[in-house]
Amino acid sequence: MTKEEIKKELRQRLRDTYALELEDAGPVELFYSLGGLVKAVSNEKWQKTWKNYLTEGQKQVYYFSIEFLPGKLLKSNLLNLGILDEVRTTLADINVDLEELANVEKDMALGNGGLGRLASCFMDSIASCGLPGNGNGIRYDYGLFKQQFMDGYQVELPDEWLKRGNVWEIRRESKACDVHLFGNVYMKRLANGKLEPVEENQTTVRAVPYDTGMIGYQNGIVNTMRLWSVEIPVSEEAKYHNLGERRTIEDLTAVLYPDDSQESGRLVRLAQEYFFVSAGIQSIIRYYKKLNLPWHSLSEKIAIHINDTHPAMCVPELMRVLMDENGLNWEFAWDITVKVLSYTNHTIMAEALEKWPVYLMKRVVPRIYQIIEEIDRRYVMSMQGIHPQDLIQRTRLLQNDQIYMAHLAIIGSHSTNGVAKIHSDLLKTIVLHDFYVVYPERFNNKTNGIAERRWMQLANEPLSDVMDELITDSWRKAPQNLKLLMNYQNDEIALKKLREAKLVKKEELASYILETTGIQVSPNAIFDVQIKRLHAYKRQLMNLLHILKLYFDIKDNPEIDLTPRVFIFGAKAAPSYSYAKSIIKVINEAADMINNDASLQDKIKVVFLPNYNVSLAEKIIPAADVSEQISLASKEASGTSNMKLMLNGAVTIATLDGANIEIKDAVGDDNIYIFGLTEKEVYNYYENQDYSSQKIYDEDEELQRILDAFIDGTIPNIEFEGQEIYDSLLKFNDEYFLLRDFHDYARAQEQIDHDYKDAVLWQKKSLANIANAGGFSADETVKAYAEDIWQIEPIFAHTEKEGTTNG
Ligand code: Z16
Repeated sequence: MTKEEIKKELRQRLRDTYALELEDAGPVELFYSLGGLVKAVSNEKWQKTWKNYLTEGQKQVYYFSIEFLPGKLLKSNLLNLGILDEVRTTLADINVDLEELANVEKDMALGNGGLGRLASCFMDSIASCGLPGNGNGIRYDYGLFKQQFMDGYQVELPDEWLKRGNVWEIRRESKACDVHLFGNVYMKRLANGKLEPVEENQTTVRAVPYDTGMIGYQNGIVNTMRLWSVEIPVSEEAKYHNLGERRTIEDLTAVLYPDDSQESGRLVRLAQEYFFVSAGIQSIIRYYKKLNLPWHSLSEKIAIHINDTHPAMCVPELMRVLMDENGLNWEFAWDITVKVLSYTNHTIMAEALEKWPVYLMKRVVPRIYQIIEEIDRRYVMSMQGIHPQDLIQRTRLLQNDQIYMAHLAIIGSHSTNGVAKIHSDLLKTIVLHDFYVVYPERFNNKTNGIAERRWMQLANEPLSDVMDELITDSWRKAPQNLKLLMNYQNDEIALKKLREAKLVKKEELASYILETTGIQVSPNAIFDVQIKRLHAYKRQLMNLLHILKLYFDIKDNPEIDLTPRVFIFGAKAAPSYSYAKSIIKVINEAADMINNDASLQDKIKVVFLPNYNVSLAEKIIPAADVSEQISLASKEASGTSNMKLMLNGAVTIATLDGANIEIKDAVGDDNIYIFGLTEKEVYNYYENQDYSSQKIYDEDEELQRILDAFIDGTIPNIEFEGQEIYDSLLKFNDEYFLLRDFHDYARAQEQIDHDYKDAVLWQKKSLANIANAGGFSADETVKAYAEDIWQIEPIFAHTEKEGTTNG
């Protein structure tokens, strides 16, 4: 597209939709017009892509996820279409700033954290690798809540992301389907002696899909993310004269449950899970029938992935559709189901592993419950004489009136994977060991990855430009090529360029911090970043304990030689997670105390940025010097912000947990700061039951002073929260071993303080992190899923642009 064509198109759209001339349009009209233009460009490729899949009979994967977290799409779409630079300069010609337009777009925040963002990185990578893959999820009217602080407390506001409409989606009413909930079911004996389920008194809702194009990186591919929204079917309108009942139905896709790594256990959540699973499975089977192939070929054309247990009802729902709606017998349907499905586990935290009470499942989806019972019965039967009775009992689906959703997903699929090496090993050796005994061949690892296009090319243009200059732009298509940067480890000019690029992003973040919080920070200070959901196991509190240590150190010795540091936090707490909210409150109060104490001479500052989301991550990550990955060993399945920060040249301070271990292996011991208990040591404490935080406290004056600050008025305004936290660390024996890891953490932090003073030394470490981040590209991750689990192949449609381009 030429500049003139872009301008002409924009003019036309502004006239058609808004009756405005280009000169008179504001950012909102310009954004929607540009969005429409981008959509028109990608629609042509979208149509070609799906027609191509259909005619070529390509095997496709459907990634079922109750969360997707794409963030903003305008610049990502422009980049992937290869027209970012052209559009930017064209707009500049007419005095319009692309950034201002891009900011009009609301974040699409239909996810909580790591799991949802991973799904969106995968969507980007699947399309960019030319793989035939689709997303399947829920179009929530309200995404993850907007976070504000009032008096240091988290306040949640609704996320009205659809208020001005969504340019990217296409409502496809013709592809809608019915989903049945509630009612009752009984088995009727037919004349031929066979049993047939009869369902009665069901509530029927309409699932309407909204499709969004997932644009591949300059390869002509556009895949589909299909999100379902609930509606009352026209045929049922008459039944809903009662407004309350109507509202109950409409509530189904109204809001995203705001819990990350914690289950909610509510009826509406269960209905949400079934709703998008049933709609997705039905639309896949409808598509398959168009191919006119025998049922036994289903697994040659279709793979369905279960992202965490939320979509685990794929197992009984696929069975139901194959048997009840298409007449297959149990054995045949089961064989197909296991071949088609695969499952990813994202956590070993007990409170996050879904278990649904039988009475709820019976009530919400009675036929599905019947099938679950039968799966359980057949599983137990088939294992008799093969495995010991106690193992069979521990692995069955139904236990003490609950349905274990992870068991359902494992038994009903051919592959179960963890998301980092240590996590997959823990699944095999401890958490799911029984299943590993039963199905050793089903277990595998797929370490998470990130879409380097968003997290480097879009988020960090200054660094991207330096990379182009040093190693050419081949890394943009092949993130592995970032490795070439290693040749510049001893090149002082290159190191200086990298340092300057970092400074640009730190200055931008400093301005943002000043605007949003009024806190003045120096871009020359160390920017130390911990950004992730607020959770006890992630140990944001330990970070605060260390900050308080520094606070007392400076108070005791105002002349102390500390490298100035800004501690930056971003974190939302689940609204029902009161302990996490208390931690937010105490960080905010400690921040206030520290930031307003002139005697500290700006040696340390603490900034808690509100409303951490994808867009804010894009501002913080490029500006980070230090990446805090300090979860208790064994608890963080993988982590993905660790990879994004590494890619942007932050140096990691970490426990040997999740993907931190693989990051350490990639960068080498000199380029990461490791501390703390190992996973084995943690498990030893569990076995021996000999951890005493009180004992550590009693023998440690420094920790006494820090912990007492929570209850003796040192930190103001935290009477209640301070006591709660103090008790969690002493009375309740410090569940996540903060006191045990504290000194080793402080030691690692002191080393950082020391090393940062040597600018060249530090920049070398930073360089090694950037250079070795290519191994964590989600492109590599999805290729491994494609080969090992989904058995799908890339299609090489047409590469529009030969060679590489940095557009
Ligand atoms: C989630 O975000 C994660 C796990 C889970 O069971 C539920 C949710 Cl909503 C996270 C893990 O905590 C994190 O370690 C991992 O990197 C991420 O999922 C993606 O795998």
